[in-house]
Amino acid sequence: MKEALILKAYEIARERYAAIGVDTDRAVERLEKQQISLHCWQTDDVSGFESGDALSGGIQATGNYPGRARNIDEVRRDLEFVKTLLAGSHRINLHEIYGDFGGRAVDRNEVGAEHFASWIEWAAENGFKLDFNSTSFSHPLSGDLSLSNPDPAIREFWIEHTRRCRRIADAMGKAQNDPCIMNIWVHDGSKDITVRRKYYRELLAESLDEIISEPLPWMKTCVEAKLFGIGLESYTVGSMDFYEAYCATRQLMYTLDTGHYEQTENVADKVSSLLLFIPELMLHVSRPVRWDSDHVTIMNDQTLDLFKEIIRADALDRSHVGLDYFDASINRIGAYIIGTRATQKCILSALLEPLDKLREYEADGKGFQRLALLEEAKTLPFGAVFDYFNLKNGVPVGEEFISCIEKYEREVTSRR
Ligand code: RNT
Ligand code: ZN
Repeated sequence: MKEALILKAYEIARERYAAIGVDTDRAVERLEKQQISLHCWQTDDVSGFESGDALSGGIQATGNYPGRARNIDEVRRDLEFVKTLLAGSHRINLHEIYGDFGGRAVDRNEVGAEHFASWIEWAAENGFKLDFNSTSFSHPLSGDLSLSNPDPAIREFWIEHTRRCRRIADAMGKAQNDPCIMNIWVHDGSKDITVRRKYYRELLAESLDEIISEPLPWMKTCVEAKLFGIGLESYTVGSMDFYEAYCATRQLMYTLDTGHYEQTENVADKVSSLLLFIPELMLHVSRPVRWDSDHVTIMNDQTLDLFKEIIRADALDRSHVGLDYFDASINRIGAYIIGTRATQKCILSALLEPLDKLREYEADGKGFQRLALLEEAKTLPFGAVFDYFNLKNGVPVGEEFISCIEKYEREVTSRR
């Protein structure tokens, strides 16, 4: 009965969209192909499996909702469950601190592909591709400066770590026959006024140059800019200007985290400028609330606009979509599903934009008509297409996933 209703609603939606030149079947097919890189750190509040330091590096997970994954098996089990509630095939984004260290202390400058062999196996068994991140935070040598540290020994430690991580990413990419995207975000910055802004940036550029000089065919490196971290409010070495210029001159992928800009800034507007000069984008889709708070991604104007700009720039194939938030105050699995599905909604909504007609109006100088169609497009039966997408892929439609997560909570996470 419900299925029949969803199909009926979709038939109507298909006709409505067709009338303005939009092919809903094609949009659904494109969305099915769109992988989203699921950040493993939502399962455990960015703790990882080193038994050491508390979360540092200017980021913070707030909340203490019960059921956090405490070890590698629980993280994997949660991710396997997440998969059952999402249409499409997705990627898992690992941080170095999630290595399979078997209870041994493996320092960051000793890590190797062997510590990720079981992840590679698990990913293949479960139909996931892997992405990767070096980890500069939550370590005795993290301090305020890692790759830009004036102390050559500390700097060298982090260079070695990041080089090793690139090799791990390469091993992952080779095993999965698809390049692994490795993100480099370092927290480096200063709490108070610094009079050596240029010096640290020189050091960061030098360290990065050394790190990326090794050719590794099965991985792609991206670097992530940031506005500021907690406790590092006055200065960030890897600012947006720094990485924009760095990526343009090195032809490197740029990581655009939607939480990493001034709150009144239009992040979506950066897409078309960046993509003119840099090869690809890695997206960290997040939700800042007053600051880079990493709230769960929702279908809001910022996220909708981001994907509209990507589609309008014909750049979905040059953009890698990943999530980056960590909310410890609500059911963590629920947070995953809300954020991933919201991202899919935003992509779908962008794919359903009547672009041909809008561009025709614009070319003809028909400003009223363009604005009118943009407005009307907002209330077209978008939800019917999204429901159909989920039904077609055999995952819960609409709010059905709430009870699935409640059941998993009763049977699994509440017993932790
Ligand atoms: C921090 C960056 C970074 C991290 C993850 C854990 O501000 O957004 O991407 O969130 O690496
Ligand atoms: Zn990020």
